[in-house]
Amino acid sequence: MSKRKAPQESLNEGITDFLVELANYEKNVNRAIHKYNAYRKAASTIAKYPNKIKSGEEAKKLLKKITNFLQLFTILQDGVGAKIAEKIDEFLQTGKLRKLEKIRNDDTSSSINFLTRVTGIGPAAARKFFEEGVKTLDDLKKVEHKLNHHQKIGLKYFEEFEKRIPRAEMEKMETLILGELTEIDTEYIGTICGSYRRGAASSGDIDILLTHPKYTSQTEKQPKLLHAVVEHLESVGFVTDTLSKGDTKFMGVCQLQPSDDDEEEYLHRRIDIRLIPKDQYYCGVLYFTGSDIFNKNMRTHALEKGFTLNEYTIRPLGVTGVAGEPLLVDSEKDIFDYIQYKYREPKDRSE
Ligand code: DCP
Ligand code: MN
Ligand code: MG
Repeated sequence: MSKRKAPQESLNEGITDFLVELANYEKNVNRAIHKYNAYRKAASTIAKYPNKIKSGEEAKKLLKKITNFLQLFTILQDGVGAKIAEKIDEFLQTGKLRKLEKIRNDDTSSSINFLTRVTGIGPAAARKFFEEGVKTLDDLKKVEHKLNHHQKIGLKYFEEFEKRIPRAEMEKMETLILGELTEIDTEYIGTICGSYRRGAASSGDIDILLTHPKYTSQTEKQPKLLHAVVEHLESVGFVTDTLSKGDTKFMGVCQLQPSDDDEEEYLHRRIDIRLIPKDQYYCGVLYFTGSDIFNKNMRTHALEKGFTLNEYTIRPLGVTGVAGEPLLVDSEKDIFDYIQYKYREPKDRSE
């Protein structure tokens, strides 16, 4: 999971930028996740609009047209729909937004927003640090003894983790990781998911899904299948730090070693590795390919068709709304088929 999303380029960049900034404020400072979702949804819808928006009213119609009933309900429920239109008008007329100016100038908001950029510091921890007078990177360094292991690593690599990973470097890491997998056991199946799989020019982190034919939801847990990979990637000097390591999920840090024709050293990057039972692999691949907005839309569509979809399974919903047994899934396409959703290549899954 990466913290900073790539900026959206569009004709309406001014608008999408301020919507994303408001989204982050709602998530980090107010912990208002519905408002965060509504702003993100609005930003991504507007980013795709091929015309320059001239009024809030125009944007409102666009949001109504594209969002389906359930999402529209979420937006209206939070009263954000009409308010977003108002904000767009204010921005178009004055070139700025008073609410954002205030947020940017507010010590509490800007400090909390900043602190959450450190991996391991979420909105709650950020508020706690702020209340103890810890507001900046230097402040954090002074109270390092108060940070947990994850946060210490986040602080150590703060500048490096803020930088996005160019696609060429992602490709090198993919080759290395998949190559090393076969060194351990040729039966491993691995996929680099996240924004990379969607074809992004740069990524915030590396999201790897892993499975093995001998591991299914019917067998015992097999943490060794995950740990063997992590240990091997450590032994070849690729994985440099561990943030957390459980039975099915590893969160850590990695770095490519420079080859002879490389002029510079590579930066430390965030890497997540998840081990998934084979029968749940494609639901996992679908989920971790994202985008998060695409996932929400697809889950909503699934519900409308009478299915519940999550990162593990797709299950039919009975008349009483109780989920049945997981359906057999052998590819991403199977999931689309069950819910009669037109198949979309990863590159077309931004929303
Ligand atoms: N995901 C999701 N909902 C979340 C978090 C994640 O559906 N709240 C899924 C979709 C994401 C994927 O997990 O695409 C990986 O999460 P990342 O935060 O790493 O997002 P991306 O890889 O898409 O973007 P980035 O390039 O910033 O890493
Ligand atoms: Mn990730
Ligand atoms: Mg990612």
